[in-house]
Amino acid sequence: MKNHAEDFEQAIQQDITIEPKNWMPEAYRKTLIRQIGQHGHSEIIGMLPEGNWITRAPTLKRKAVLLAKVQDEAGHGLYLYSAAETLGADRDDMMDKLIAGRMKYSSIFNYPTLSWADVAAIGWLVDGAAIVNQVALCRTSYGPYARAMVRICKEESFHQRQGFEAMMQLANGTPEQKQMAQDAVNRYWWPALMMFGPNDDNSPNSAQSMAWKIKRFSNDELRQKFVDNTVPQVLQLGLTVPDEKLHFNEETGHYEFGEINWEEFFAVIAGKGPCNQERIDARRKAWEGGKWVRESAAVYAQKQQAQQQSKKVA
Ligand code: FAQ
Repeated sequence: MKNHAEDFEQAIQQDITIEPKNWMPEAYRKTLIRQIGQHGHSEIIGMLPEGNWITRAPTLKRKAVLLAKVQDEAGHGLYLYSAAETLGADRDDMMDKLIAGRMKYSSIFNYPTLSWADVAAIGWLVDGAAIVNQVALCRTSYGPYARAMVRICKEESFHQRQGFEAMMQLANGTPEQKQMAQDAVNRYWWPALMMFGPNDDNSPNSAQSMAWKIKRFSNDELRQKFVDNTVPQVLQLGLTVPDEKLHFNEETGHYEFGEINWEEFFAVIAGKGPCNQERIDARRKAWEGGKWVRESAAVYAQKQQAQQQSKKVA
């Protein structure tokens, strides 16, 4: 066991990825299943706020783009569930835990999409925040997670750009459209900052996850990167950031921003956000409604396997 632990530590120090068949500490495995599972659930639940607007997209082009984006998110969820399965996690078990409220998903998807501009804001701000976090995860220490992230980031970059473009059209439109865009920024700015998790001094998992190189940057470092990237984009659109304390610090070269409402964040992740119940109900309905499909597929797969085995014996 000692040699295994030493080999694992050495691989981490030398930036050699840990692969499914390598020995790993049980706590490393558990942390990864928690994070990858939560990440997968976020992609799947994340389909709901935007999916809500597929039938109401303003043009055929916007509808086609949105359909493709939502479908991409489903694919991301499936890569991530597969990555968690390489660690011994069971997909049905993860889904049961999500529905029972014993596994989390990103706080951001518990907010409603009240107007079309909210859909644009999700593409621009939420995918934008997701990319900042996920680019860092492309170098995470667990191989299957890192490789899934490379592929996911390519698609998220497209999502972010289409969101910005949709927002730009609104910001350059009629005064009513511009106001709609501003309202969406007002609603989504702070929840997007919360996506990076609690401040570093209040993040119980960070120290160990950084030591194992699961996380390469801290929650606050990534949040700062997102703010620095995004404020110039808001200004370019002729919109404002809903933060009176926001200002550029010439000395550090960073934007300084106001205090996040952590009470709101912790309430949302405890299940008390505006849409938590609705999201879980929708997921439960889909999971229960799809039971017969999963059972039929399992019976079919068993029959195929039995046929192949009997052919081999013959
Ligand atoms: N929401 O000690 P830390 C997307 C929990 S993908 C809910 O700092 P950690 C694509 C955390 O789990 C978005 N819970 O935790 C898309 C922990 O609770 P636990 C998802 C949160 O893990 C776009 C507790 O608080 N991305 O958007 C959140 O070291 C558009 C203490 O926190 C990922 O999941 C939160 N925001 O750092 C889809 C990225 N923050 O588990 C559709 C991968 C924290 O101990 C449309 N995950 N918590 O009970 C990560 O990088 C990390 O897990 C963090 C949290 C940074 C989220």
